Amino acid sequence: MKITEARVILSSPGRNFATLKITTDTGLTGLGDATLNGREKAVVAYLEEHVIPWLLGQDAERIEHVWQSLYKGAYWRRGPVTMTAIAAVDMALWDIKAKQAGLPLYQLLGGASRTGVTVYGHANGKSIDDCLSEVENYVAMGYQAVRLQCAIPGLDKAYGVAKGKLYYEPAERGLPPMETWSTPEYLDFIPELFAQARKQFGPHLKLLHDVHHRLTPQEAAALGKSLEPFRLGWLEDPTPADNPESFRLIRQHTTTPIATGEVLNHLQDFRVLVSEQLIDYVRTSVQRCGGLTHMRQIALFADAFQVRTGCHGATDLSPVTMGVALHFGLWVPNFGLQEYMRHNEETDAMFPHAYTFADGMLHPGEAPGHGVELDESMASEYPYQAASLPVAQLRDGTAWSW
Ligand code: CS2
Ligand code: MG
Repeated sequence: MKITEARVILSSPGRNFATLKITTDTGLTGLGDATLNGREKAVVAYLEEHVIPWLLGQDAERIEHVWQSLYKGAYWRRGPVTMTAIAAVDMALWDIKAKQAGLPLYQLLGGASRTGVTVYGHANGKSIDDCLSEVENYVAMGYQAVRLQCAIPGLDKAYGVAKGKLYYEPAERGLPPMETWSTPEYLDFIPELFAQARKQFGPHLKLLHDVHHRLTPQEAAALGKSLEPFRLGWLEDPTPADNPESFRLIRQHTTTPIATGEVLNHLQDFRVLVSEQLIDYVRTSVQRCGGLTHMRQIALFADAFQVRTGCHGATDLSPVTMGVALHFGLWVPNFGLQEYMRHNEETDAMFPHAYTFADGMLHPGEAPGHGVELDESMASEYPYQAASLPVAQLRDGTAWSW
């Protein structure tokens, strides 16, 4: 089965998405997600200039061979742009293979290991009360796990606090917006948020929090320790994972479970974190790390060390990624939790999908392939608009991790 056409469709139904569509000489088509938030066009150029010309004429059935050729053949390895581009191709080819077999993708992986994929929602608020009433809404919708983010008194903006409810989109049109960060205010405030949440929701609801790479290892260790009485499901990205060895210090000081890696894209990025059991959940996703082909490898490596998956599922990963992630999550032996930041209504309409939500779980559905399509005529009504993620600074102007 030869690849006869491959093209990228850019759209912006409230936020930007880059979607790769591959067509074969049998008429079968497959979709992959090539969105890299705030850097979309770098991946589009990588695909259009360097990947698609080679792809045309390749055998669509040789997914592993295509993956290895794109990875090894570039000479320049890893990195978010390369791995997102490879992921888009990989997702589209798995979609085609499963459609060819007439099976939902999870069946090709080895079938369902569970009845559904447990997801977590995002509660955020301008005050603790506001945030807790959001948690209540998620509980009422059936969620078993909720991430809590709250405005920090004294800071004008905080990561994870949305303008509206249900949808959180940090990228803004135009050049990067600035945000001020201050660690002391944050460290003083967060334990109080979780003390009140645990008191109100009892012992069983999974409560999560994303530090978003803002702390030093020592500060992260102190935060993890102060949150121990409230038994978090996980503390995410407590410190940047560029230096994996720095998680040793965090681990030595706290039993709060740690999740990291939504910005990592290769098994080697996780080798120290996983093999030394410095983390509990791997946050990379099928979209960030070269697709299902490489995600499988990372997950099975993690399984050997009792580290589970906790895949990234923010709104900047399109419904195509969500579809593939759910087939993966239904199968993967060491599934932990899946992020589910809901897309807006326009996005859901533009990407008709087979996945459904019930009782705190998503199910990928039984449609052949990954079950997500793209309404191209609708996409053409929402053209791409340049947008950027915020940049953080300390009060004295020092640039900080956002
Ligand atoms: C995140 C994201 O969902 C998460 O855990 O940290 O919101 C992240 O900020 C965005 O994906 C960046 O594009
Ligand atoms: Mg995160």
